[in-house]
Amino acid sequence: MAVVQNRSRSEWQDLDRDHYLHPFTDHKDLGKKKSRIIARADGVYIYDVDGKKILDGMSGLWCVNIGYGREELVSAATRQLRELPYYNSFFQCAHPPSIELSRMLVEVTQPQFNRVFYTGSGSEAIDTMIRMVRQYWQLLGQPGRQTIIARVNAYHGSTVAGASLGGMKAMHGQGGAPLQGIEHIAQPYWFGSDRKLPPDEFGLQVARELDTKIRQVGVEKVAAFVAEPIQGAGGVVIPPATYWPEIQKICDKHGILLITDEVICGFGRLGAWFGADYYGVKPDLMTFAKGVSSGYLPLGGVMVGDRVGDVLIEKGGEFFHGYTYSGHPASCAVAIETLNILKREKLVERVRDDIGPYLQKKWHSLAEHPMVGETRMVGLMGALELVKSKSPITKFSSDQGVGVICRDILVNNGLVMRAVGDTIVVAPPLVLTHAEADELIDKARKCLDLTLAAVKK
Ligand code: PXG
Repeated sequence: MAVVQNRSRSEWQDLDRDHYLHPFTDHKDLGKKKSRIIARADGVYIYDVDGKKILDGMSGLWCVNIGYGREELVSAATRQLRELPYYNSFFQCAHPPSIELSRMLVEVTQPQFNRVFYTGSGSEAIDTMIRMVRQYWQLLGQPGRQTIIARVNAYHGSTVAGASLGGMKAMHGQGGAPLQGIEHIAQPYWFGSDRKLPPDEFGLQVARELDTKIRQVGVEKVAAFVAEPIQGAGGVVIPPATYWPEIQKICDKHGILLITDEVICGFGRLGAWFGADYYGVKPDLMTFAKGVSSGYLPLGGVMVGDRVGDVLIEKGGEFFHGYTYSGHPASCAVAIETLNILKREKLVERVRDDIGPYLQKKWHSLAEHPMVGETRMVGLMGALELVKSKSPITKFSSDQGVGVICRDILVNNGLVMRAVGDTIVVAPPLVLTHAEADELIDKARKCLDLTLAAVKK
């Protein structure tokens, strides 16, 4: 029997409009348009309350990596809820699922990672990381090293610290962000540049902004550089190959901490366990969430490399930080089973060797469409750029809202992809089959035609 009673679509929509404040939503606008009520899901498909079937090209919100309807995860959560639904890990307590998951996370991460701090979400992981980084330098007797450098248009969550560290201008205008001691440098967004430099040179140039910023702020004041291996919410910005090696070099040269925010890239999305592995960089800390539990229950955390972990433990005393749900037993049980499935079904390898290359090839074929200025994809994380004309590349004016028009056409035709301005992004579950990939591309192509027709009108 369902936990929630049956109601009609319009009943749900009215109740929703009257009582439910949604994240990142203009409610006056939503009140007019009404919400799409998603009632159930299976595999890579979601179903709305009327039974309409939609291919989920976004894995929920970049998180349902092993697909919907996995009985193994349901069973892991149920068994754990029966055994021990909750206990904390404050006051010298722990429980088996959080300890076991820690062991497993250490096993799938680079050798410098031997410890993990749990949170309930990616935003909390970012807050934890910021406090940890500043505490690390404090303990080393360099309390002046407070500044954390991030990137324009980065997304690092929505708490005050997350919104501050992120580089989204609109978020900085609300709610007290940005905090002090945060600086932003440019993103390695070649298509968004004037495209006069070849991508590799552009990658180097943008990476070297980190060096310039460190010198401007003063090396003795800089604590860390933080970035998503590939920017997700900012529009799947894939850096040129030269970018990350140069960033690593600059961090090493100045001795500042390097942190990768793996909330989206982690757990196989790029065909490697983590984005840092894909780009061959060696972070000191990694923040994670989403894919660790495939979105079935909330969980996030920070992988703590020995450089920081040893100092926190040897010199630290008590770190006055933690959450009621740090290492929640049911979330950890679901994460353990998620990792088991990723390994057993070799999903990371599958993204690297099979479905990744398969979807990429088809995705790039969309570049032939008259409205597509660029396609890009690594693993199962991609984007295409909608343009007014292709030679020379001319963009639509932002008030035309072409990205949103396209997104709405997509979902009405049974495919979810996200619009970031006029960039359409895709990140389907890692279990996507070849036939489902074909369906995704066929629908995308058809919807590009419909968008072109709509825009011409
Ligand atoms: N870091 C990164 C890289 C993220 O993508 C967070 C931190 C924050 O995680 P939580 O669990 O607090 O949401 C994220 C979240 C979008 C979208 O529209 C992306 C995210 C969240 C909501 C919407 O693309 N990423």
